[in-house]
Amino acid sequence: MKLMILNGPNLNLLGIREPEVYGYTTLEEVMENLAVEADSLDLEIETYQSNHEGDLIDQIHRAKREKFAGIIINPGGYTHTSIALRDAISGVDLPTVEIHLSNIHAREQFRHHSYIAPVAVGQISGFGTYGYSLALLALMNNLKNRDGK
Ligand code: CA2
Repeated sequence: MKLMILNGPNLNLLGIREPEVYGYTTLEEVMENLAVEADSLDLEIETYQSNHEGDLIDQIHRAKREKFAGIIINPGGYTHTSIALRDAISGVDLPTVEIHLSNIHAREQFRHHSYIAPVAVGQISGFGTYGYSLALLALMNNLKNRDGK
């Protein structure tokens, strides 16, 4: 089973800038570790980071076309602004888990609202890079539960 892992704008700076907020591990390292975990769960992942809204939307469409089973997305700042990203997720109708490194509900008011949350299976927020592992397990469990339904 193939899953797409998407990371939005500025997440390429992970481990390089603001480590006190986002931690010391680079996105590349986080994605490498996730691929190992996925492998041990018999899952295949493809990871993609972009600073451009349209690129992320194209990847969501590709996930549908190429029969990925689900999506894990950290939409970064687009979480709070992008109706287009939300429309793409609801349009492809693939189970999607939203993940944030920081607890967006404990931060500035403008981060409390997510355009993505209503079209996601659920949201994981505040557990740092461990959130990606949680998202993987949560998505796998969700996919298992829909099998045969
Ligand atoms: O907590 C998260 O994962 C966020 O999606 C991160 C976004 C922020 O806009 C969301 O509200 C919450 C920002 C990503 C920026 O990532 C950086 C990483 C290192 C250094 C600077 C920015």
